[in-house]
Amino acid sequence: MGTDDNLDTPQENTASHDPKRPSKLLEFMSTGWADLPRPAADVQEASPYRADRRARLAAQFPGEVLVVPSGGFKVRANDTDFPFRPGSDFTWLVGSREPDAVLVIDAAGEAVLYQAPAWTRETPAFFTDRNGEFWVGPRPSLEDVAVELGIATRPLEEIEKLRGTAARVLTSYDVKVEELFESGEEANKELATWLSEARLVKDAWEVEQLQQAVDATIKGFEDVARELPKAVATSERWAEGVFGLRARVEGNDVGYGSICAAGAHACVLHWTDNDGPVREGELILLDMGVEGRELYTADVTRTLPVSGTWTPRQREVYELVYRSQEAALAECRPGNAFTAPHNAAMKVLAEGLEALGIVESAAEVLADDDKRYSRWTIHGVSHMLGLDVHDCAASRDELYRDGTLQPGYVLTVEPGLYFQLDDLLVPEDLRGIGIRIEDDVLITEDGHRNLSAALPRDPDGVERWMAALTEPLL
Ligand SMILES: [Mn+2]
Repeated sequence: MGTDDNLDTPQENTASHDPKRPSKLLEFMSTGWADLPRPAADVQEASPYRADRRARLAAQFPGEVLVVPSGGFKVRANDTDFPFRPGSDFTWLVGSREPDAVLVIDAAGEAVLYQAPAWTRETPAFFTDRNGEFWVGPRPSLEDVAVELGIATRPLEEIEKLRGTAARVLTSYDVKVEELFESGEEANKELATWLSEARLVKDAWEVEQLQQAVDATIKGFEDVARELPKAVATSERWAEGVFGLRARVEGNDVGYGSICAAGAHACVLHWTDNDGPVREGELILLDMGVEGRELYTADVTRTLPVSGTWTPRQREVYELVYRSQEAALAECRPGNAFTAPHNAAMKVLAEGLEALGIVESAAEVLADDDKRYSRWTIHGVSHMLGLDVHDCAASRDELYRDGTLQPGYVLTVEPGLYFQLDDLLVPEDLRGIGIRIEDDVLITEDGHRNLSAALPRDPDGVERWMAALTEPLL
């Protein structure tokens, strides 16, 4: 009589509740399979762009070994992981969606992608291992990956041969990879900075991806606006869930945790609990973005009257934020300082605060050594947008915060006003109102293009748009 535990095959990556598997089963499972036809590998649209980026990177650090890992799964709890999403620099350079993959550019400038091969039926891993085909579905062979991504591929385990090699490594993605190479902190940081700054200018294909993400996001806003009565009947979570559905159907996921902030929650800049009530007569601030299939994300905010029409006081504040955004958009052109849209918006907002009787003198609070208006505006008006919602974050100040706008930059324009519930300095009837309007803007040769212009933002347009949302979209 055989028992269940006469295992003679090492079985890694199984869980404590998995049944034991006798050798008879393992042998049996390796036989009786047909060769299923698999779709032929096809060159991905983005592959030539990525090859060009790798060549630019190699040229920047000639004669050096450069290492960019994709990152791996992160534990959510016990043996369940967060969904895997490869690092943005890796995605920009390679495009593989496999965890634990590593791009290595050698001293001669040749790029190799190391990643786990697909398991064939010749080893039991295809059904025993939790990354096997029976658990996670088929994974592409390294030969197919090489064709699709236009890069040489090697099995992940072979990266061991490079142990001890001097290299620049993109850190904080994969500790195992960092330990493999000899690298220095300063040199690594220069690599991260170069990648971040190289991503500032988006090429035509990237702009197309961002437009698709924005278009899907606009559909998601329509979905949510249409279902606001259900959010009133339940909570802000209804809005989050509805947008999440659109994000998963049209893209990869949301690009960041959706902010669905009704009433005074709108004054919490990153309100993502989304568990509060949605009330008729109040406003709901929705800051949401679909991350598209190629992992570029939108980042759009609209503040809507829950019942479909503004009260006069809500409209007054909304008009002010809208005019500040118009002023900021007018500054979005090449050669202008990155801070020009911000400063233009702040001037309008400070003057509006004066008109509302909240500050005594706009000119006084606008002074560089004052800025007391920021009590109600809190944040900057723009950040770069791309594969990351806060894109290009490792760029040097002189090219980003203190730099000038260049054709190909994509950035948000998102002024806001936030009157906290407990703010004794604002009129009582304004307390608890938070309004932000955010659009995604491409800097062009002669100005800008608002990628999210199709989603109304002027106060009348918002009311008309909400009234017209009758037919559900697919
Ligand atoms: Mn934003």
